[in-house]
Amino acid sequence: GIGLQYNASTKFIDENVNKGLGSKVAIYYKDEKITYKQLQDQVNQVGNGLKQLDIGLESRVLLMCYDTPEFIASFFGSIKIGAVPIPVNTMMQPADYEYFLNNSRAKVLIVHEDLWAKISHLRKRFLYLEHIVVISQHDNHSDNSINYREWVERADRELDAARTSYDDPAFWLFSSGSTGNPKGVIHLQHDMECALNNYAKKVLKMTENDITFSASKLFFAYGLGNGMYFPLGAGGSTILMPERPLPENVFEIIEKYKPTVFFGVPTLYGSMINFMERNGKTFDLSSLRICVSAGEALPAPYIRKWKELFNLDILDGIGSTEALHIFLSNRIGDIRAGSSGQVVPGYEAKIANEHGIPLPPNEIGDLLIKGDSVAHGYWNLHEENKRKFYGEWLFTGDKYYVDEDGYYWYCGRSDDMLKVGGIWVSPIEIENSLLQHEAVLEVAVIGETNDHNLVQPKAYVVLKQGVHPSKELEIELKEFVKRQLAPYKYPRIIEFIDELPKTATGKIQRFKLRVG
Ligand code: 3SK
Repeated sequence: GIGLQYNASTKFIDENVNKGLGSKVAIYYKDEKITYKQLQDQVNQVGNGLKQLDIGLESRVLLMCYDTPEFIASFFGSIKIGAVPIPVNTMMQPADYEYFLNNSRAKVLIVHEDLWAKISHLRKRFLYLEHIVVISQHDNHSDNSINYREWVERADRELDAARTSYDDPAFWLFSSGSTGNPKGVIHLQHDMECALNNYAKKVLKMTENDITFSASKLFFAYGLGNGMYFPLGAGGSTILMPERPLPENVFEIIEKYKPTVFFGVPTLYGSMINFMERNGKTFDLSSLRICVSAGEALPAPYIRKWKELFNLDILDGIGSTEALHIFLSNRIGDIRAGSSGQVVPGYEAKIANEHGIPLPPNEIGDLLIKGDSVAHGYWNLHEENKRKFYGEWLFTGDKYYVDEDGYYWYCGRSDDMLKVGGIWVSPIEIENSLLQHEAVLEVAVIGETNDHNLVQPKAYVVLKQGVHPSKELEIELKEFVKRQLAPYKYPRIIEFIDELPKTATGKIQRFKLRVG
């Protein structure tokens, strides 16, 4: 049979309307307040709009969208008809989008106007793309694209969910690796409900009374839960901010909309603390009952300082795109600063040696996780799947130890990947970018930990003969990378050296640079 009939869009959207929450605000966006009924209408209209384009079960729909109501309507509208939305990072380069579109074979792209302007010249290279729906204030028919607003307005507001099952694919997220291309992580219809019931409800104690604000964007697995399916799944409300999460924007949003739960990453908490101290200003965060951090280990001094400034706790946790959301977390009223906390209910954790044998407390090993929100697997990557998904266990790639009290302490990555501002960055990608500069002969990138224990990409650069190190060249190289890659990937520190440590066969030994 096809298994238990289940559609995540019904669960997260329709059930709220059926429960009588139709007139409640689901989304605060700029000056708009979008109720659950209005959101349901928009979701149904996107679903019907897609059906009219002949899109149905299992077709992929790429979302290149800022945090706006259109993101949420497109996400759940796709899922409702059994199509598979794939939100992607809005800060990437044209070649990255070409890869996302061709790798996923998406037939539809729903995209904000300015993002489409960056890639429309590559249209002929998008091999499987049939329809482009542009979110724009203007009419934009010159390139055969469809105007989102007109498309939605024309479509019917009634839509029955497709007969999907609990285990049907629901959506993908791209996860970046240390080598090779980003991997399409396939999540199933039941995965969001699992993360909601375990982390959001049992750890964050989220209810209908909560209003969330996530500074981390919806296209990240972290932001997708924080700013979309947690508040909607709890029958609460979300605040969307499409702009970059700078401290001043974030403080302004919290004061204006008065959320109860705030989600950030360590670098943002650090810059918010800095901003306050530099400007000698105070902000009213009294609407918040709890703050959350993930992405990388939260420095203990930030937890203390935040408490001192706002009398608020920050709950640190760790999750992954493959696990969908947080599986280790500190608890409200039970925080061990500097640790990732304890296992989230509904998940199991194991710390193992290289043979998969569990290790006793206080011994560092590989962290493996079991839980129902763990992805089905990677798209089209047979070998990677074997290495990452061990039966019921997910190999996280993180080194951890657990203390006698069951708190987990992060010790670093199992491979060379860097986590910068909560986002995975591949050192190889930065190296490849720098190598294209005419002055660069060789380069190796590692993560350097600053005074606050936060990781910054550092490039060791060997210059070509006749080129001399200078401050100007250092700035030029940083700008060069920023122009080629998503700007958050640029090396914050550049050190010029005469040669790189290498093995006899010529492989760069990054670990030697890491120990300094
Ligand atoms: O990086 C994390 O800790 C994280 C948390 C929640 C969801 C996804 C990720 C990658």
